[in-house]
Amino acid sequence: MISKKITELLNRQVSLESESSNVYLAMASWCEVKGYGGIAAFLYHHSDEERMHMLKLVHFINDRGGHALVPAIGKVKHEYKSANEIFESIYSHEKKVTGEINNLVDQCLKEKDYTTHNFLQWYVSEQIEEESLARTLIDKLNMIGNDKSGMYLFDKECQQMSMAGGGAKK
Ligand code: OFO
Repeated sequence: MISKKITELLNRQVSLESESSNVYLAMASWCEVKGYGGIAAFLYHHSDEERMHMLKLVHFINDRGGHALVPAIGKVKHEYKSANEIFESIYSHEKKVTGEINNLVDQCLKEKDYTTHNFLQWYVSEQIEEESLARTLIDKLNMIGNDKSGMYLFDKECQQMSMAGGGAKK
């Protein structure tokens, strides 16, 4: 059985993962209409992964005697200036998610809730991958700058990553 405090924090995480899924979906849509088909495919896939992260939490909370709460859909940003802006936002969003996961892990240690602590280790490693992937893509985009053929290749690379499973662990 999980405590009230841990249930609350896990539900906050459910909400954050759901927000990630919506934000990435809106980014994918922007990329699709702007002609970045590969980046769009990557982000659609990423959005699905975030929903899976959310569902994993929902099942865990309910299995442990809590009640997972389905979050309301908040506002999302629909317009972006560039692919760079998208990946910079992803990076800062993922850093925020990592901070929340760390808070949860701290709380588990305080309460000696080793079961939830163990469950959260998957998210701890996932966040390392997500942050590192976002940083790698930002570095590439910075190298490409205004080079159109570089951007074309970047888009193709994102397409390949989405076909290979999204670039990060599922
Ligand atoms: Fe769920 O990893 Fe990103 O937000």
